[in-house]
Amino acid sequence: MSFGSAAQEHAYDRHRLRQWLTGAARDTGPGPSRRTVLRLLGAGGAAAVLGSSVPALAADGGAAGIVKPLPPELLTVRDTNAETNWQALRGTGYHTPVDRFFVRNHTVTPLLSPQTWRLKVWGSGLRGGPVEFSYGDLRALPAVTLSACMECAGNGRSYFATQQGDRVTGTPWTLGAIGAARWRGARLADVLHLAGVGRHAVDVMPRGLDAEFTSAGRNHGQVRRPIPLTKALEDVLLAYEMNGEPLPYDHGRPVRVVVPSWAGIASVKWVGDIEVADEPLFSAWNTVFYRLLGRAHGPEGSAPITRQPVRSAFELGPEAVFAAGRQHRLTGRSWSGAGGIRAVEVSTDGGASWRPARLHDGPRTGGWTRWSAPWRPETAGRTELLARATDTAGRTQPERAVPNDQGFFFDAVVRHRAVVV
Ligand SMILES: Nc1nc2c(c(=O)[nH]1)N[C@H]1C(S)=C(S)[C@@H](COP(=O)(O)O)O[C@H]1N2
Ligand SMILES: [Mo]
Repeated sequence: MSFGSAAQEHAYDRHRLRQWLTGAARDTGPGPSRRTVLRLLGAGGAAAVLGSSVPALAADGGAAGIVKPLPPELLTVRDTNAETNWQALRGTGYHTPVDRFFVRNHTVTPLLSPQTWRLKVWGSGLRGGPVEFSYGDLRALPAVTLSACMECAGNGRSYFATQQGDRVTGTPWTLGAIGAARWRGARLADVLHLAGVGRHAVDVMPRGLDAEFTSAGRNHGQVRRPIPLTKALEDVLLAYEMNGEPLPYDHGRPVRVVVPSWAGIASVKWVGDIEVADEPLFSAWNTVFYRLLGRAHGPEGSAPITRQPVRSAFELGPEAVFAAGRQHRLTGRSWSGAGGIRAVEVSTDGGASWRPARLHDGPRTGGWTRWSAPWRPETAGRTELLARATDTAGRTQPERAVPNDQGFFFDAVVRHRAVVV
């Protein structure tokens, strides 16, 4: 993916945001009014107003509305979500098995049947009326297989507080809100063309069939977020398989959107309809949520977030223990939404010295790279393990991430605590 297209996306989003703020675009469905957002974006009130709008840490590790089992050695429950334990990825190969793949649910997993499921494509951006597709219709289209990471924009959020002392709201993920899967499905482009997408269409907004999302007493409607038509026609899938099996309930059964390299929120699960519009579209998920708000981001905040940042994680549990005087093999993975991974450096002394890790995968756009580094600690005591990646677009993980009120895009090098005994 070139810088050119990322820059175009940015310009497009800026333009779209301005149109919306000036009233040139329509507000769609239940959700924040333009006035509410203007107020949110005003005088630094965002944190207070948004305080409780994103699910907080689960008090007890309860059932969470997720269908698949949540064994604590594989997954950590956080309210309606489940986070992958990184130590459970060690030795799993490139793709993440479904039994340990993270789940991010705004509400609860709906139980939908492929037999009764329909996809309705509609809106002012079509040449004709709405067009419906059955599961069989989708299966009959040319199938595409795509290996790509799915990652929450809020992955790593807890480190804003623990490593930088920043106050942010939202699910306190460590680094386990990511997985890589082999997705199989129909091209969204093929579906849009069959539905008669017109020359004036600009935005495409898939909507999920899960329950309406309410936060802070406000009903935002069903999860939906617009994708610019250019991206929708490029590499977006309507996936019905994950790792060679029919899509599991929690990951969007029977059909989900997969938007490679973008924040997970773009990849709407349980998709039931897609609005195609000849004007920019808005929902809570590209206005109030999933934008960078706060002091560092100006009065308007950032444009809606799209491409994921660069991050790295060790395949270790928290407070990992190592025997002194023995040879260990540290393993981990790095990834980026702006391209492949070019290099990874590792430090075992809290960042005082660095050495290159050995990469086990070539740079793969939309995917991750496994790496390893030998380590023979000699003296007992506490230390911090650090991994720092550089992607093919030239982005290197910084020492500090730029804070934002909702804690998205933590891309700084994480200091992973370890004990040598
Ligand atoms: N319909 C619907 N789609 C959704 C969500 C949701 O709650 N409802 N969560 C989104 C978010 S924030 C993320 S990070 C990804 C998570 O995908 P996964 O649960 O399959 O890992 O799904 C996205 N798609
Ligand atoms: Mo997410």
